[in-house]
Amino acid sequence: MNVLIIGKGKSGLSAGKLLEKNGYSVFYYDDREKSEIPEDVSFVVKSPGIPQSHPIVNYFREKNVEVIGEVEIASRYMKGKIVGITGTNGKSTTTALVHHALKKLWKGKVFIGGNFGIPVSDFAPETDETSISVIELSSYQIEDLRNFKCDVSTILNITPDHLNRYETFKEYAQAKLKLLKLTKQNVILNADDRLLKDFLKEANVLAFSMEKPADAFFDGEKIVVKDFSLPVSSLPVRGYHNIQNFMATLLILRSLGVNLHDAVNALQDFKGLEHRLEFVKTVNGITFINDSKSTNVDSLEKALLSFDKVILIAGGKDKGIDFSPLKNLIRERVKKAFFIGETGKKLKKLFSDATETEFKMTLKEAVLSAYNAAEKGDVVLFSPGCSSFDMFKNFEERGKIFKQIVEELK
Ligand code: UMA
Repeated sequence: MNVLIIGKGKSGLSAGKLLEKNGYSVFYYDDREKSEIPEDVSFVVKSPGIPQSHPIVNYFREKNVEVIGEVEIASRYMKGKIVGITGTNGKSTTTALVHHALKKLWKGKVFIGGNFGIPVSDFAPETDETSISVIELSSYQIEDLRNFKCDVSTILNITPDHLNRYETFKEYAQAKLKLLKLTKQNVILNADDRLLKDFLKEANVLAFSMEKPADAFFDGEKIVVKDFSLPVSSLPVRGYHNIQNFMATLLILRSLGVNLHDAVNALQDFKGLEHRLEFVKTVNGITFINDSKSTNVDSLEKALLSFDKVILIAGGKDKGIDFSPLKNLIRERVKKAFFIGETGKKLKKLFSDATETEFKMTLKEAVLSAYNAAEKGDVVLFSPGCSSFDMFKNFEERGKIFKQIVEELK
């Protein structure tokens, strides 16, 4: 049977390998190369980065050929339990936290992947009845799910992102909300989220909140989960958003039957992830923070809330998001801002009445200028608020280059 894979990136190649092993004849289509498309195709597997509106996707849909996502096809070869984690921000950290605890506490094999960087097809055939897979799901991946089911899932938050792919915020939110229907046991939701709070009454929902009593909540000092509590000063991760990620993690683990004291012990040596509010170095009293994973307004906002006296470096690919809600925060906390990339000139203009702003052609120029502008005690925060594809291969490359430039500072 012929199968066509659209997108010859990480997930496409991994799905192809899985299907070949299972007896299919695999063909690939990619805009970057000349592709041979067979006449009779049993089904099509679509990589997450391919938009639904892509002509090749439409061509096969019109021919009534089933088009499914990489995670969906992988899940058809999976056994054991599945934890699904989504949200505009915090999903990688929460995925890593849950995985870190389960690695120590789960009796069977433990896998991690999805949007996290490891295609689910890579490990699907290795799963068994006693294993558990912790999967970070992007809205792109959820769109293409059909029969896939999580045992436990969370939607951490839904704020504007990817508006170059979705026509409206509602359409983007719908993709994330689909996870509510694709979960067998508990769905864990953020009770403070403007959109998610409408779904708290659903039967299988557990909620966490920074503001009010919930299944897990922050009382100003401690995280409280029923009769269990934990001072936030003892968390292995810092920052407002990480309290939320930690509460979601505890509710996921509790839903899986893990004792919370064991969970907290297992998480004590968790180190934050690279490129997420990552401390790089202090040079002459100036602290450099790499937050290259910040690819939307919400993550830039969370980064700004974590520091005052900031020299900001931001900007990148234009996803059509409105940055003006950040004006007040920038006025309060940012002493000077340097903007780069496709959005650079637009952001320089937008924030010019909130702080001193400059446009720079390269990241290196921006870092050197930020260093010159900073005084002892300031934080040079690299939190782009935009994706990286205008100037870099991905956010990892962007963060590594930032760190390299900082390392070379005298
Ligand atoms: N391509 C086309 N036409 C298009 C778009 C892409 O032909 O219109 C081709 C490209 O030429 C390339 C291939 O498709 O050869 C890339 O496919 P892809 O964009 O789906 O990327 P993968 O390498 O398969 O990586 C994907 C995820 N990428 C995206 O969703 C954009 C990775 O998430 C994920 O880690 C990986 O699968 C494994 O599951 C990255 C990401 O940026 C981290 N995610 C977005 C985000 O977090 O904001 C959603």
